[in-house]
Amino acid sequence: MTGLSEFAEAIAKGALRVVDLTHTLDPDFPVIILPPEFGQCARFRMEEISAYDHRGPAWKWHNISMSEHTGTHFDAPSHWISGRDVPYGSVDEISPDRLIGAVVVIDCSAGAAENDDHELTVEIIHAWETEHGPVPRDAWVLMRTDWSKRRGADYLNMRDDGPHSPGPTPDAIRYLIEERDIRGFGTETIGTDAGQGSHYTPPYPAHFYLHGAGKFGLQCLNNLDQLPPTGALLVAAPLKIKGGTGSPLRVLAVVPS
Ligand code: 23J
Ligand code: MN
Repeated sequence: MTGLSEFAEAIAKGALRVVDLTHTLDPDFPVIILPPEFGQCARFRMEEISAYDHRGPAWKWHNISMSEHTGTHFDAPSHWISGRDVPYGSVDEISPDRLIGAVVVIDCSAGAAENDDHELTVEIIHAWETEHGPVPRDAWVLMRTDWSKRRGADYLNMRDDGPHSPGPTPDAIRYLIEERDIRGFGTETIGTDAGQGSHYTPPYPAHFYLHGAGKFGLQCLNNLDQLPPTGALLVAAPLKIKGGTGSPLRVLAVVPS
């Protein structure tokens, strides 16, 4: 056999735990705010069509709308100019086998608690690898900051000079791509880049390098404190939007109990 019946049984018996890495889609959940000269991301909206009433006596349903980049969401290569010509670069074109894979977690929560602009550096990745071994090829790498525990204005953390939230340095992202050939990079913050990521060279280096190399992004993740550093499996399957640059989605991790 393939082990799949054992896998299903392990989940049913609780030997494997399924952790939901998704925030609830809610009109109050913050969206990224870009400088005013740019187009803006729409919040989640829900409108009642009927609720067991004269509009539909036996059924309740809603119309919903949002951006591709609202809430817990997936970034495809075509989201960034560096990835505009990447083959199979939009969400509808990604091969389904790339939507399930290994995941490792780098815990940056202590640094992020001390400094809103805390950076994931190559040195921090090296220290992680000394403890846990090399980041596996084709794995998702998630940056834990505990930012998902923040609520309201503290999440974007907007100041006069723009948003302040942790993120990777350009060198750290290049290391993960060029030396480790990761599948994608995910964060608990509003972007894969730091709040001040527009000030790096290039601007928004995580978006620029990841998507230029055909890698994926995950943002606004939840519950990363419930994941082990290595050994979990990630399921991240965006909606099949024709030509879509990203999508809200349910992100699940399967972890040993
Ligand atoms: C557009 C422009 C800049 C950024 C973003 C979107 C995101 O973070 C996103 O949701 O992909 S930084
Ligand atoms: Mn995005």
